[in-house]
Amino acid sequence: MENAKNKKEGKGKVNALINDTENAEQQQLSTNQGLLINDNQNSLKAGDRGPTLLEDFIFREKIMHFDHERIPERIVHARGAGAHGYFELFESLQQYTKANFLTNTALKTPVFVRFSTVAGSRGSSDLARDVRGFAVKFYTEEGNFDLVGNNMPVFFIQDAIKFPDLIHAAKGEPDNEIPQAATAHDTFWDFISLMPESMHMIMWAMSDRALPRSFSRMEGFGVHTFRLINENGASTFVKFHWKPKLGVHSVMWDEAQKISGKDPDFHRRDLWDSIEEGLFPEWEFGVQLIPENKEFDFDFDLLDPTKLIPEELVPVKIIGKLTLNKNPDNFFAETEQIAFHPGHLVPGIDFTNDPLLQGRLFSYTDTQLSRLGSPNFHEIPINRPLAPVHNNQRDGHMRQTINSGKTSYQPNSLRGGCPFQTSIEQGGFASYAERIDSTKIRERSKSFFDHFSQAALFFNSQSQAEKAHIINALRFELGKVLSAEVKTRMLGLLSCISMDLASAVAEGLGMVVPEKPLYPVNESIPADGVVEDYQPIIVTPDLQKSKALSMEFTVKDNIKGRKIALLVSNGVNGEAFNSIKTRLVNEQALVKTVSFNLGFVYSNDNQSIKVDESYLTSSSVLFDAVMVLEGENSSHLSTLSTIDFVKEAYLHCKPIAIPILMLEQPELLNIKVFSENGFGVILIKDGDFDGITEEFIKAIAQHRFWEREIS
Ligand code: HDE
Repeated sequence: MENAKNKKEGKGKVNALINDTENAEQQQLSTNQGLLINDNQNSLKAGDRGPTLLEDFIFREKIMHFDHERIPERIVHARGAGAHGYFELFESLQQYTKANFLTNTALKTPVFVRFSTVAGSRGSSDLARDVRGFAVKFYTEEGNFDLVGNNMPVFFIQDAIKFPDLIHAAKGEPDNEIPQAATAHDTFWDFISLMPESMHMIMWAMSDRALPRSFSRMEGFGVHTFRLINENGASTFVKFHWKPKLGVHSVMWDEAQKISGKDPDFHRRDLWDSIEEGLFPEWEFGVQLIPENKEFDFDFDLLDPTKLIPEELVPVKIIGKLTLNKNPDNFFAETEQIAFHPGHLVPGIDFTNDPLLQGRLFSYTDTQLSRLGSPNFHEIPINRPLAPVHNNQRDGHMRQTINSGKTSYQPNSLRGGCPFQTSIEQGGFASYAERIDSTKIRERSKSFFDHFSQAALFFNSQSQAEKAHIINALRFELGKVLSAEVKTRMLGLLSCISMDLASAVAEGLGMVVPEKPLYPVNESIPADGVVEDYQPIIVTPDLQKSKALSMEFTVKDNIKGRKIALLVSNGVNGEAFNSIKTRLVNEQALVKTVSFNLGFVYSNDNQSIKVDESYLTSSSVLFDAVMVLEGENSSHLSTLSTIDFVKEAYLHCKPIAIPILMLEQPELLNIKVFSENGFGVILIKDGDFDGITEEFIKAIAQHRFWEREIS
């Protein structure tokens, strides 16, 4: 009965973890052997001023454990945050796959999701300009299925053999380990400038997608083309998509850098707080399905991970929803120890020959061995499947399972052959029987050589503001590069995407675009010459723009989870305050009052209003919108802290609602009021709040008013 209930609510994994969860409430302190401890403050000494005795096993146990509390961080994606949730299927994919969780709409499959940045260390800022990992572990009835994706649909390189080079180039430089969690340095751009295939991903990485407003406002992609396999063994190519219900929204680069100082845990906190507040992040799950016989119908190769399938060519079919509804109990035990692997499959899903995916299939188990220290990492509670595990694998460091019985081999007769194999019909996994008949060769398919057409498609699909952000990102990143040759090579590559883009970046760098792009010598080309065959090829695709690639058209119809600062001081209009706050909270915004000091301010009708944050404990960059409520005397409006708060929000193109009086402040004179209440600048006249809140809510839903930047 309990089991059926868990299944219905998608809580199977969370409940399974209860047995492994310790709770010290009302409990006595003990050693790891269960011995009750009477003094945890003083070590055992020879006299009260004497040396500590080696005999003190309680002290030794405690210090020894502490000495070994750290494990190696992930070589990539070290910085992350995770949560539990569930996956619901609305539409069965039975025609295409036999995977239970993609065919049975009655199921709620428990999941754990870990979001991450890629380059930075565990302690680095959430707001680095970087790709975000979006890794989902589905605890299905047929075993764990991991969809280990990113928030960008393509990747930098086409072959896994280059991954260590990419990451070495991106991380801090090896002599001084500078910079942390940043690609704005010579080695990264040196590598990239020699890697034309990275240009499409570079467009994504330099776009606002690399600066998400929150995990809940970014997309997720499986990146590679996978296969779905149905009951008859027939295969359909598939690309996996996560689409956030809150839309895709990002912060500005200036803001990102400031948030990194003010609250480097900004994304982690947002995820945690939203779940604690009951504002559960949600994503729609979609698939692009490509019949086997359409494999060669595109002007790019489906196996090439630097290409996406434009939604105009193959629409994303929405079939389900992911909801995150429970924070972990313990960061280390769950978020840190979770081990993802694109090779954790269930029957009905299989790989393609994408050479990047193929390489990943080796890397993930291998890395868990050094990170988690034992081939038994699957026994760590967060990694255990809900499906039963029976095999003849035994022993190894930290083995938890007590495998009973005499046999640990197969075939055996002493145990009647158990555990026995399962036929394909009954759910045993069988790899897709793809026919391979070829020569063993270290070469790349010529169908992978168009490196610029989708980079151009992405750039051309951006709004004016988005294009400006890409140009500025490249000006910033390349501006930090010391080598002139690297910058020149980059300008050459950019000119293959768009001459406007290359010239604008060159202008910012005080350089000129080279007349001819210096196609880099890649590893396949002899150093003394250029082999024509390995030159990038120029393809003019039919599609010039794709709406789905711009964030301009994203969801902008709600203010759920938006952080709103209400700047208050003594004498604030109590009635207006109450009605504004209630209205915002009803729309599920997270409202904070901010003032000079913590404690309380007193309204004109003698209410005491709790101050959540002071100007010292908080900052404008941590909010999505700011409203200033006038106090008894207007000194609040002319105080530098208030003015700075408003000005910064204005410069970051956020909605502001301020008393019109504030515009008289010299520091705010350059605030442009485009038209009355236009572009997110809302003016409160003579304390008249009529209609102001509705205007404010509409503006917050818009996220940002980039028009302010470019007008
Ligand atoms: Fe990963 N990647 N990766 N990666 N990756 C890891 O595995 C690797 C790639 C991704 O939250 C590592 O457990 C290779 C693409 C995510 O725990 C490691 C290649 C995509 C995460 C590894 C790639 C990803 C990882 C490090 C090139 C998007 C974090 C720790 C062939 C589709 C998972 C670990 C988490 C983590 C190897 C490229 C996504 C070393 C060799 C493409 C989201 O195994």
